[in-house]
Amino acid sequence: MIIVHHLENSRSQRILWMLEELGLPYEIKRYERNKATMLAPPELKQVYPLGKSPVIEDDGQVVAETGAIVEYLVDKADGKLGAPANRADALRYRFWLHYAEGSMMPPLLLKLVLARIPILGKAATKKIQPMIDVHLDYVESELSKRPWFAGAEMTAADIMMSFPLEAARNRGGLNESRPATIAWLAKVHARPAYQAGLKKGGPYAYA
Ligand SMILES: N[C@@H](CCC(=O)N[C@@H](CS)C(=O)NCC(=O)O)C(=O)O
Repeated sequence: MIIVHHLENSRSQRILWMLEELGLPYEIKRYERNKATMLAPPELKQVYPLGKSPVIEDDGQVVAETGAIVEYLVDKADGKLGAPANRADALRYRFWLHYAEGSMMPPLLLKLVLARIPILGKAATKKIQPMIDVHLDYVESELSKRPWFAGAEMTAADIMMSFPLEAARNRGGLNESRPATIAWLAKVHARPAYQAGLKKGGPYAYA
């Protein structure tokens, strides 16, 4: 049985969604953030030295880092939600799988961290917003061309992209001025598997 070490209000919501899509049985071990620092509790370091979520355990194997977990689960499910057969779609699949954490999350996180700095923070976030807008414009243009990030079918690339886009909706300036992205988010949130993961994961401020 897969154990998901799940931090409330975090990236690990994606893993619950994915497990629901794949129909794989799992158990959740839930962690609350420290109210003052927003960091994960120290117990999580006993599972994974960085103490970050998500982390899963499966047959004694610990797997951390969302992208690595997502690829592990695609393998476990014999390729379900994995790379499409078509080469162009497969390249896009791989691109978005890495882009989510590698390119899009850093400026969003920077904005969040800077916004918490008294006085100077507000001015600093103004400098970051144009960096986020470049990403949002790119995502909008791509989602205007096809229904899902890789192509005609939903894949794990969509699962990876859900968190940066939810975070952007929450604090990164994503709104109805980018209708293809907003429509994609609505489509994701309407999926029964997404809703099932949400119910099991507890508090989540981004959906
Ligand atoms: N790139 C990593 C990032 C992991 C990460 O920073 N997780 C956050 C949750 S959104 C976390 O655990 N934060 C609490 C902490 O750093 O104490 C991944 O995708 O797994």
